[in-house]
Amino acid sequence: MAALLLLLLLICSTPAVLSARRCADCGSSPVPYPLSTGPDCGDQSYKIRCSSNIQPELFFDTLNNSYPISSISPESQRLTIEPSPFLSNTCITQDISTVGVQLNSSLPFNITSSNTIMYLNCTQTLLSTLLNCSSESLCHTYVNGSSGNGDGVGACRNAPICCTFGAGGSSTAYMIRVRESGCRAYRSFVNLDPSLPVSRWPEAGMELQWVSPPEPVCTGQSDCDSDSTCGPDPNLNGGVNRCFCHSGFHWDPIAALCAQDVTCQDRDGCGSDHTALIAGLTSGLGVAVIAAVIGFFVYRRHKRIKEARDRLTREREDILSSGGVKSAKLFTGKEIKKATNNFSTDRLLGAGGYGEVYYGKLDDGTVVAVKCAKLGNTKGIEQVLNEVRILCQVNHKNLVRILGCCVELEQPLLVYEYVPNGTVSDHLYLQRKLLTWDCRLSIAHATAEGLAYLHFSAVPPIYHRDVKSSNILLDDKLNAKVADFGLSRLAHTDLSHVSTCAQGTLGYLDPEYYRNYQLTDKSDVYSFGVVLLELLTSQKAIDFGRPQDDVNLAIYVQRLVEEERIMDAVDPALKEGASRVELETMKALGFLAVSCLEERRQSRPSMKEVAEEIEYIITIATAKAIE
Ligand SMILES: *[C@@H]1O[C@H](CO)[C@@H](O)[C@H](O)[C@H]1NC(C)=O
Ligand SMILES: *[C@@H]1O[C@H](CO)[C@@H](O)[C@H](O)[C@H]1NC(C)=O
Ligand SMILES: *[C@@H]1O[C@H](CO)[C@@H](O)[C@H](O)[C@H]1NC(C)=O
Ligand SMILES: *[C@@H]1O[C@H](CO)[C@@H](O)[C@H](O)[C@H]1NC(C)=O
Ligand SMILES: *[C@@H]1O[C@H](CO)[C@@H](O)[C@H](O)[C@H]1NC(C)=O
Ligand SMILES: CC(=O)N[C@H]1CO[C@H](CO)[C@@H](O)[C@@H]1O
Repeated sequence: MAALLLLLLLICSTPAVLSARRCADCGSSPVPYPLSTGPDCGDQSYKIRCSSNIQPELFFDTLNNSYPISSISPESQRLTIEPSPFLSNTCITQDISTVGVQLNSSLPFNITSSNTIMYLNCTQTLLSTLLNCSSESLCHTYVNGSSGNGDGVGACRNAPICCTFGAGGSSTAYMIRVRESGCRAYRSFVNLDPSLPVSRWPEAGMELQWVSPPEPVCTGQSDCDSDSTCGPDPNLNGGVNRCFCHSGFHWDPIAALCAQDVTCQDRDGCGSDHTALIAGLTSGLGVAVIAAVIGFFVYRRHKRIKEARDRLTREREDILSSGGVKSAKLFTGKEIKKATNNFSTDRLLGAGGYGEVYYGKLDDGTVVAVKCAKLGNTKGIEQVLNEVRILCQVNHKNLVRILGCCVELEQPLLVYEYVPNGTVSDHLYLQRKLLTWDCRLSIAHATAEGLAYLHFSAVPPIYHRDVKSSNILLDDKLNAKVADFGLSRLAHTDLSHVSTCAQGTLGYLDPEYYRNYQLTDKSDVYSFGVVLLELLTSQKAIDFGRPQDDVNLAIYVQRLVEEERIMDAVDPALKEGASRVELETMKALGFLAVSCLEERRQSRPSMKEVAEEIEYIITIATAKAIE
């Protein structure tokens, strides 16, 4: 009986969806995988709506509303929706009746940090929030600079309070709220360059990103192609089968097929894959010869790759040891264009307030990340080169290496070592991978060491000024590396502080900054404290999904600490099954984080002290584990 029930469950819970099938075009609009306009195509978690008789043809449904889709970029897994129009001659958006954009948070879509959001016609209560509602705020520029002809924004001139929600504050938000007791209208702009006059701003739109889809669901082998096998999904305990790619192939969620493994970034990883393959093959007697042949090719390829890598390492060491200006490789524009396939959109790794980052491959095979460096318009080429020269001498295993720069193109570009595994923020929120407690401790430690190096060992010292979980990259073994330190201005040794134009990100920014507009090494300590809290709680620095008083993670946890409830802040998934010692170390890290968040800068520990403290916490954790 139980077995029958199980069987029934299996049958019922397996949707009748065949392998990765792209949906037919909706009128003239292509519908890339995994987006789905019907039950027989795409991935059913990625539903959108097709109404081919109206323009635009595709719609994205939120909990209470529906927004036209103005563009889709399958390579970056993003789409842009058109925002709700204004009610005629008022500064109120139509979707106020449905409380604005509210994505279903159990679906794999989120609002990206590329959006700059203007909240318009707000009440006084907004003035006490973290949003920038000052008279210099960008939304005032927007309202004042709009022609007001028919776009509705003109009406907002009579609504004096408006606020800007800067991009980058929350990389994975899922609601933009408008309501009678708050703001009555909003506008969003994707990749807005605030230095441009309003007349040259892009069309209003809101960008959403989707999480990479898993392998397609199958009911039997006939649903899968010849490169994959229908088998149970190990991540879901409940009868869902998927087409898993054969070894030597990997699931490519953008092309929606099993792609042959070609690149080989990680020697160890690939090595073990192939031994598994060979072991599998040799288990049958007759195929021993084939195994030998494959083994030979694998060996040869490995040798070639190893040789190329060794050569590169030598070259790089030469460049480094020669010192001086030569330590920074000066790339030509041609080299960079070639490496990034002329900045082709499918090479785009990410885009934020700072500009874009592209995946690139140099002629010698080195994989790099190419980033537009907004080093300030006032800086000449000499100065850029000088800064890059200094940055190229910064060398620590927990910092992303800068290999060189290029100043031939419109914007100076920095060429970074490529770190393959995404950011800590992605892992915590977007991919929702559970990082173990040990892993989180080691990420915290590596980050602290990298920052301590910048503060105490780099000459001149470098203050990062934008420490956040989306600036910490992870390599294939989940080692953390701090990125983007090159974009902060360099501190002068003879100054204990440096004034700067607004930098830093909402939720991570040192509150002292608002008093004297200066960022110091202790501002990095504050931001790092927020990162520690993210690692501890698995919650974002700013999340408008939390109750109003708890939107800011730092303030929320500080309140819990005052109420002597610090352990309530810890991610329940981490606490579950944790040993007593582990719980102690969580508490210790929590207190360390809170000390980094001290309001007075003098009371915060230095980055060196923080790194040492984390090291000590790790020793306790490991010593007790061995016992
Ligand atoms: C701002 O919102 C209020 C409340 O909904 C509304 O009465 C008022 O007309 C709006 N202001 C403008 C300029 O549209
Ligand atoms: C929005 O949708 C949710 C869930 O579907 C529902 O509970 C809520 O009442 C809706 N709100 C409005 C204002 O329509
Ligand atoms: C949100 O999406 C989930 C998963 O598809 C679905 O089960 C749920 O009903 C949706 N919630 C609402 C309120 O529509
Ligand atoms: C608000 O934004 C403006 C323009 O970007 C900036 O000059 C100002 O410093 C910001 N104010 C605060 C409190 O962040
Ligand atoms: C509004 O724009 C005008 C020019 O279009 C400018 O002179 C004025 O200073 C602006 N006002 C504000 C508050 O930005
Ligand atoms: C798909 C995805 O990453 N969803 C996340 C969006 O952000 C909210 C919090 O703001 C998370 O809870 C979701 O998991």
